[in-house]
Amino acid sequence: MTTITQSVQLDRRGRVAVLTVTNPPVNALSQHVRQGLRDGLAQAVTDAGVGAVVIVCAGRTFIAGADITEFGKPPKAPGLHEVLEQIEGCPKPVVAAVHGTALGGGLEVTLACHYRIGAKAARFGLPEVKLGLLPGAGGTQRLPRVVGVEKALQMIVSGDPIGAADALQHGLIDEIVEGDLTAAGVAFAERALAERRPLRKIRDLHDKLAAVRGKPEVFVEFRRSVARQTRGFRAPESCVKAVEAAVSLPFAEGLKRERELFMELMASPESKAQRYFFFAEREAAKIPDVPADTPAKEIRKAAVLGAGTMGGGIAMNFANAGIPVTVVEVAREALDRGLGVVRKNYEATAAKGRLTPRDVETRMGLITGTTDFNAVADADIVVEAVFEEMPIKKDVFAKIDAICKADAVLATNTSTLDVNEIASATKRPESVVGMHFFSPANVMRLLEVVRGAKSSKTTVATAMAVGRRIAKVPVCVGVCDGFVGNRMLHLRGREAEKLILEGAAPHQVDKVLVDFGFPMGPFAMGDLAGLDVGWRIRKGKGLKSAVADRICELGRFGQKTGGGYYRYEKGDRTPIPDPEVEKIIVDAATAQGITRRHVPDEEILQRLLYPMVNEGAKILEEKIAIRASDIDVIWVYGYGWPVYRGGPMFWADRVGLRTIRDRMLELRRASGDDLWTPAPLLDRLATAGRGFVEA
Ligand code: 3H9
Repeated sequence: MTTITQSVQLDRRGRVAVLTVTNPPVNALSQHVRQGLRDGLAQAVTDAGVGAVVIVCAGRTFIAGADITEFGKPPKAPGLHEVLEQIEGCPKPVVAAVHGTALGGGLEVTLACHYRIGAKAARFGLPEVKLGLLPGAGGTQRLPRVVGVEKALQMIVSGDPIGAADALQHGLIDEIVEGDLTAAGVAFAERALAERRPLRKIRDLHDKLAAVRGKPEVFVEFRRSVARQTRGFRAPESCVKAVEAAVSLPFAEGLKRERELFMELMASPESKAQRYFFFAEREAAKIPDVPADTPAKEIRKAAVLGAGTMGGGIAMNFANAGIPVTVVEVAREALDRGLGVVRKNYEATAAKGRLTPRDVETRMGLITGTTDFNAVADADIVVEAVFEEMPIKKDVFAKIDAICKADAVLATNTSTLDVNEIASATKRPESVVGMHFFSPANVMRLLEVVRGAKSSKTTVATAMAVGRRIAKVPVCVGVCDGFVGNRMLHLRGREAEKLILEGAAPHQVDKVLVDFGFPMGPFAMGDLAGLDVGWRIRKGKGLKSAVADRICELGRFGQKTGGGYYRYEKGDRTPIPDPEVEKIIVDAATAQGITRRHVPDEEILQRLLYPMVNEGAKILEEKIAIRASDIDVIWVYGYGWPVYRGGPMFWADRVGLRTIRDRMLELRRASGDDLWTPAPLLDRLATAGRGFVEA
């Protein structure tokens, strides 16, 4: 065994040289990996006793891509292109043996090899688009030559990996192997030598490109099919252009075009935001005083209290992860209705082909409905999702405290109530935690894990771990009104209401946010969620909202009643501006003595987003969020903040905190509204010329 660099070893198995990459945790293509592959290969080439080369990886995965931490820094030789050219040009067969995930630059390494084999569970993908990039080491030129243009477009633009069976079917790998991967790689190489197989260079394949040459409609149709989900992103269109170049240009020129497009993207604000977000998401898993090795409780059985929309969605999350879950409801009728909705949801997914009928039954089989509270006795975790009223919640917690086993985690899905007060209804506040799911709970990825004053580290660690297990992105936050997400959202909503009184139309306000990149604006959102919910909460708190209250008084609760801030045609969700609502707004403005005016789009954007940023600053100073990037993760996963703008705190840094602070002071002077008083942290950072993210 020869050590080539700190991360690459060269070994001989008979006449096959094995290059093993060991660069934990994910074998990223750091400089020493590139150098190790280059120098190791050179040694294998000069060694007359070597007939073929196998590239494998140690640890949990094949190479998962370029080393993202090197991006934005001066490049260090050798570049990946140089290494790949050397692999492809190697006069002896080179075989990639893949386990785990071959992603990005990792898959590009395999595409430069002459043969590829994979373990059964291996996955293959080019996820660069998720970082706002495109595969920049030949992936856009080689992949379509192997799997065909349509499949390549789909893989490169979605960024989603495919499994080994799919890869085999599309010619991306030559064989699926079982058992020891290195041995299988060596055996494959031996066979290639024995059969004197020609060196198969992907760059020389043309058939699959020729199939679409002169058929521009393939690209037109593809662009049309992804237009909706790629709106606002820069990288997807560049990915398509690069694949077009593969079809229209010779290989070397195609590579050049890919390089240009890659460099453009690398410098783009969208990619910078998406790369920031990649690490932000991973940081969110870390809680400084609850280290990764904090013992978490093993969850074998869960219970959900309440079979409403939220309770049903939460139960689905557990069932989807294979965890048996008991759903408790007070009345049989409500229980049956709730479980009926769950079944309908699963069947709708199956109808789209994303679940088999058998999956539906397996998942339904994991969900047990009951009206007997005692059924929670053996649950390892209980998630309460009953009516949002403190006395009811406290009553429920006192009840489960008496029934649940001593080490169970008791979670509340409250979105507005004080978790500490709820915990005080039990004799074990250390076991109580908030698990705030977002609607629809089976779809939205965000989970705010609300750490109460007395929540134990084990309780918090368990909530975070189970959150990940049920495929959520858990973010730990502290207790305050609305926690992080809704607290910031509330300010945006308040300002939206003021803007329409001052003269902006609901559809203008919504459009500004949609143009910014949100899937919808606050008014369309309200209509979708149901305006009666907020109305009920306002009434409970003795609060008023001139326009929203009037709309609700007319029985306009949103889409479900055919009208809210907009009107809707039967069976159609398209919001249509409604003169009746405009009249309500004008009347309310007149009653309040407001002179209506044209409100420019730029002002709308500032007035909607700056108060959120300001609230984010307060949240940070109060230590409700651990770090600025956690707030960004919450907004991207919970509220549709466009990931290519990083999140509100990252975005604020780009705008410049001084710009935001000064504009807020201007708005305060003009309106006299204290909302525009800059938070002390924002003010300090602005004065110091710093930002939230690097603060
Ligand atoms: C590319 O390849 C460009 C080329 O086309 C062209 C070049 C010229 N680099 O996610 P995890 C860290 S672009 C550096 O929690 P999992 C990660 O930050 C790249 N670090 O594990 C974390 O650190 P920490 C295309 C990386 O098991 C730790 O590894 N490739 C990289 O849940 C564990 O990560 C991608 O976009 C990296 N490439 O998931 C793949 N990847 O522990 C990106 C991870 O300190 N990676 N880290 O927080 C992934 O999708 C997942 O990490 C993977 C494992 C699925 C591999």
